[in-house]
Amino acid sequence: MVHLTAEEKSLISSMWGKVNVDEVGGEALGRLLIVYPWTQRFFDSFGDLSTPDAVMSNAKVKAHGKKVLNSFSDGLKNLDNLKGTFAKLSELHCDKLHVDPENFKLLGNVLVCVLARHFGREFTPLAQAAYQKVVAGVANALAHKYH
Ligand code: HEG
Repeated sequence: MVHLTAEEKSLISSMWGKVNVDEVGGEALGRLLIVYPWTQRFFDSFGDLSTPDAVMSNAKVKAHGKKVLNSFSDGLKNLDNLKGTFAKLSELHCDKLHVDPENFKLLGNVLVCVLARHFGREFTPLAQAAYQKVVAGVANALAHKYH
């Protein structure tokens, strides 16, 4: 459960409307794989991840990033019920994919950096604070079913 003020909620949705979700997803996942290279272990089947350029131009990284960020987008439409929204995915990441939930926090923080780069000065401290709350809430929800 994340608590957002009315102002934060409206900032989140108005700014998200300007985000190219398909593109930003690949950029965030790519940067995650570069900045925290140990996260590459989950993506053995993705082919060449040997250099930053290879990662950022990798079609499988782009496609998977798009999938992940579209799912994150669903969360934004359900801010009052993140745990319910991500319950099935939490089980999947725990039981089948064995993804350490710490990685959800890392990806959330990378996403905030990518948004900052895209929005520039429009990404005000208030907007950043609102997004930090959301990515923390999503990471929390995705970790909720871990046992
Ligand atoms: Mg995960 C699959 C969402 C972070 C590793 N992730 C998926 C799928 C979705 C998703 C929707 C497809 C599920 C399906 O096939 O039914 N992931 C998702 C979200 C977030 C996230 C919303 C965080 C915001 N994932 C995440 C992170 C890692 C990871 C941080 C690892 C560092 N995800 C992962 C892997 C798969 C998925 C390895 C399976 C990929 C495949 O084999 O296709």
